[in-house]
Amino acid sequence: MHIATTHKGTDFDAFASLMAVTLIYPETVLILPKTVNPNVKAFLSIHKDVFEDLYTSDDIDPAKVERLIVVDTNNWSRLDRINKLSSKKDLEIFLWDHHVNVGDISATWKCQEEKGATITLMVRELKEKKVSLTPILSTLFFSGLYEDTGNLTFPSTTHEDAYAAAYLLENRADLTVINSFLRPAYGEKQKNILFEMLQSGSRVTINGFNISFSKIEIDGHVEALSVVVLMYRDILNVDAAFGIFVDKVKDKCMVIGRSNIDALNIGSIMRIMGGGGHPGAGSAVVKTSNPSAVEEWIKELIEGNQQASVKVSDLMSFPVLTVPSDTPMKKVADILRNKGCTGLPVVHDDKIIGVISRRDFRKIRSEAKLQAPVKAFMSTDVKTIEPWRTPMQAVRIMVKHDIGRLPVVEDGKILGIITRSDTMAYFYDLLPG
Ligand SMILES: [Mn+2]
Repeated sequence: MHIATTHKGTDFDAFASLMAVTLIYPETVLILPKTVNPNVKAFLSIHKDVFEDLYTSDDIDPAKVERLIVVDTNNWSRLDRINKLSSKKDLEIFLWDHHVNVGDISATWKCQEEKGATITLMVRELKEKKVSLTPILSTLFFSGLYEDTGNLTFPSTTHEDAYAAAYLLENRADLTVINSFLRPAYGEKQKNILFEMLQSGSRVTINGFNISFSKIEIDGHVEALSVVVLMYRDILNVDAAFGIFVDKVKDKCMVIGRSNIDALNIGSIMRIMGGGGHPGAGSAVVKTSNPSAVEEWIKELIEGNQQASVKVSDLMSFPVLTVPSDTPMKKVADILRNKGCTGLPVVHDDKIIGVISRRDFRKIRSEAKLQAPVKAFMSTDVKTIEPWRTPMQAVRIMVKHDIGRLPVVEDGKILGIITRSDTMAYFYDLLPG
């Protein structure tokens, strides 16, 4: 048996490198430490169906392990409860790491070079071997690269990291997805600007949208302003927020918009203003030092905005296969198998009362229990969503509760179902080409 693992508190570089192992060494069992960092956790939660073959150290028998592949660390103490392997004789150890001169793992074979990220070394290998990458994997690898190199700005960044970045973009890594999972730089300067924005902001309602504007003066270029506007929007909990940053010296205004709802497409507003962006975020530079004129212009554009909105009801599947609450588990198992689905809503008198998934069958230890009704095993804590909500709202609920599908419900009745893959298909289809 060949296994691969990485360090505890798994970050994107570590997780990306672990996933890359399966492309370089097929048939390797991946051991994910129990502690992963919050960004990776959110990523995993929404991509669960893609990265389902992950195990913990409890799942393996050390006696059967012939090869151990370690990525992104060179320390036994940083691995999650597999220290017993350190004393095992005849164990082949392969090491992929960008930290040099540290650690106590003596590898049989290693690729250990000082680079900005471990994934850089692995991408180089994948490129040489001409292994094809899916957009999702490229996106994950890019996240690891960006996180460990601070978007290629840390001094540890090498030219090879930049080559790897280019290669991943060539393989359709999605920067929009990456930006939403990596927490970008937020320092003292940004904090002060946010504080000033909160003090000077105004709120209006246009076409039923709650929108906030904040106009402030800045001198020179400030990093990560879009993050500040995002935080400003989050704190005020409005549908959309605009920061209008006046640069008196250069006689221009930098506009940054953030929207929380698909119905208000920032990208299309910004394109009219000479900038660009996507539905959730965008920016433009306007040649004027009068921020009020810019605010008026945005208001006019929103008033006339005919942007079609994408709702949960546009993405959901229907009709929905459901099972009555008195269906025996045996029959539920047959349906799941025959229809190839991982879970089903349970109904009583047309109303949804629970959800049964493949995982629930783990509770069943005896054949006799298979005759029991589904209501005894279903989970009753059902999360649902209304049809008029946005795909992003669906994603938030799925991430928060770590679930893969949401029944779409109106007045207690199921209209359809939206799954993790539906939302993923939607977000990845936003990619041009
Ligand atoms: Mn790393």
